[in-house]
Amino acid sequence: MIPKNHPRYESLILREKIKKAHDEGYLADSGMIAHGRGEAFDYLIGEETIATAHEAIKVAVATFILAKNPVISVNGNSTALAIDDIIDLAKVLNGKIEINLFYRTKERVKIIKNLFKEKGAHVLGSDDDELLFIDGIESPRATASKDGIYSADLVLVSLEDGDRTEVLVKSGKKVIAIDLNPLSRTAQRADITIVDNIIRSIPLMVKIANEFKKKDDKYLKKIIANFSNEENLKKSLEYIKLR
Ligand code: PTJ
Repeated sequence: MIPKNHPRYESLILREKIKKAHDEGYLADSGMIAHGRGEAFDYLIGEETIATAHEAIKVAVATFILAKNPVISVNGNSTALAIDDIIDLAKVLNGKIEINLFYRTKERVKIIKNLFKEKGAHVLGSDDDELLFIDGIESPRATASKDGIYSADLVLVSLEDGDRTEVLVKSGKKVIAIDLNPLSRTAQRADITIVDNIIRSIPLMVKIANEFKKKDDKYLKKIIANFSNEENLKKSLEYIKLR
């Protein structure tokens, strides 16, 4: 039992969620380490959505609205921390949700699929779908459902390791990454990187999506026009350095 007045209450609650997901069998062992890495970077940005992330979120939402077949990729960690927000985001933005795991097992896929199903959300990427493989990815992350990631023009990824983002970008898809580490390969290779915790950025995306949905394409394109991911990442790093 974590006392509510504990100075690190929020952070400890997140750890509990991660631990519970591990006990329930859908969070990879390494998912705990990935979470710890995220905590460290979150500490460096002050555990709040910084201005550069806010800007990237606006650009991400505008790009999402203009996409034809946008897909939100989920794994063990993102499901454990943000399942409800992910479902809300998919609803408001008319996007699909697809399971994509680095440590893919039938059991983990089944549990994650059922968690979404219990909440009324359909997820792609399970073994019931027609699964194809994206060339150039050497891990089970290569799996992509035909109607989802395989044919998507935009993929939102979070808690990613390594090389998938690079391959997705090369294949012509737009990639939005939510990653607390501005130096990670995923963060560096994505088209739009949101350097923020998914527990803050996804609800904020939902809020902004509700606003932007009422705007016309011209307004959305103007938001996207002047954005440079490289510049934005640089500014995030400068912010960390200053702190
Ligand atoms: O796909 P699965 O479920 O089989 O699990 C794959 C994991 C998560 C184990 C795998 O992707 C992994 O090892 O990830 P990494 O290489 O540790 O990278 C995770 C990235 O996400 C790091 O850059 C972290 O800083 C970042 N991160 C961690 N927690 C959060 C986060 N970014 C945003 N919000 C978080 N809560």
